[in-house]
Amino acid sequence: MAYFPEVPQIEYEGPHSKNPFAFRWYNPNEVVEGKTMRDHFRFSVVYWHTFRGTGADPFGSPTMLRPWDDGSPTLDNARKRVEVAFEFFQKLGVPYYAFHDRDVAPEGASLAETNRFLDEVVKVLKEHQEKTGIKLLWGTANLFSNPRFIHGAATSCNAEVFAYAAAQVKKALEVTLELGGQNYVFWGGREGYQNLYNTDMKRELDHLGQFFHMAVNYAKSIGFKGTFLIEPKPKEPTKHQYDSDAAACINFLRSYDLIDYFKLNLETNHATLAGHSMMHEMEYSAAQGCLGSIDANTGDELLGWDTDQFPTNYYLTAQIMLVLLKYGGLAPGGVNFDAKVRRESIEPSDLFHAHIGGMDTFARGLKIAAAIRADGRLKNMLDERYSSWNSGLGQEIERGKHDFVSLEKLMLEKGDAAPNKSGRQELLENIVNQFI
Ligand code: XUL
Ligand code: CO
Repeated sequence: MAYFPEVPQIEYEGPHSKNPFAFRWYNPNEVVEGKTMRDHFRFSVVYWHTFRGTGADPFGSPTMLRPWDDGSPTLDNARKRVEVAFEFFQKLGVPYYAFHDRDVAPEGASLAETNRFLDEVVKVLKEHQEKTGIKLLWGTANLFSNPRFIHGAATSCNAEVFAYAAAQVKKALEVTLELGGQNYVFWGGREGYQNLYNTDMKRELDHLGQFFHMAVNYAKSIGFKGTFLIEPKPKEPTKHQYDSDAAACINFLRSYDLIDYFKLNLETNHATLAGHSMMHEMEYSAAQGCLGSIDANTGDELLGWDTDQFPTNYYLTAQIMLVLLKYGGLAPGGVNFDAKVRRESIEPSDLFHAHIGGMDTFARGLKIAAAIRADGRLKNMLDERYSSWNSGLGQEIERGKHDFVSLEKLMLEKGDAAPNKSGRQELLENIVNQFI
């Protein structure tokens, strides 16, 4: 059955194509820096925005026309959505998808019934994966939508909510394993606080640390070998979220002895909400050995919330790809479009335009980044900037041969440090612009 009859298989047609249902830059088999584009990106479509998004916002009702979805919380409707989703993945030519437990199956009257519903849909997902070769990039548990999580999940003041969340993650891990998921994500939208007067922060953080250890132990016991990822975000829906940015997450992981088991899933719009650029979050995580995967989207410069838009900006994707090429890529992570079409983009075909645009923007970003690297000027200027550390005093300091006493002696003898050179920011920006 064709749920998108107006949409053909999306193929690469090159930069001059005017076909709205074609890639202009994403050419899966094209090799860049020794790797195909397919392998560089490992593109993934999200189940939640793409197949559960309705266009509802705090001021208005659903807007989106989805002829296949009767809106009912039934298993039949959920099973049908799987068919729609796999037709979409196939036509788009993406190798991966990602979901929360509650995106794919309805909730029942009890946890046992909810788990049964999930098992039913997982069977269908598995059949479709096997038939199409499309794989699960990551699974996760939705620990934020149901009202039981108002005060948090692993950081709830209610111990039974902690227990419920544990049961839910246990099941989500089993399902992710069953579907061969390559990663498992924790995003703590309700793990934080609205007000410090009613919050025992130390206790909540301790509980979160315990919760993650339970997840690590359970994964080990069932043989789940995928990477655990924490997705930083500073706020929304909670005023302050504990996993506020990469640095906060990495500090938490080290403090609670979890650093060997987790990496980070970085999202562009979360980085900007934290007051950072995506490039900053990626560079910081990669430098700490914690770069796991990315949620590819963007915010709106004029809006201060998580608008989850599809990326269209070549500066952004070129910067992302510069970091990825430098650090050797993302696998087993991927580029996951945690992005949604605008409320006004109401037709199913808009889902294709959005993803085609995102994939092309990344492909172009990759080509720009590779060209900048092949040119070499940026790297040469960076190397030159730090050249005082390559020999003599700098090398001795890096090798641990100095202390404050020896350095004071040296500077007392010299009287002053060697003169500085220009940072050349504008020249570097001009060089980057030459490739955009
Ligand atoms: C919310 C967000 C989540 C996570 C998965 O801002 O990004 O959808 O990616 O829970
Ligand atoms: Co996300």
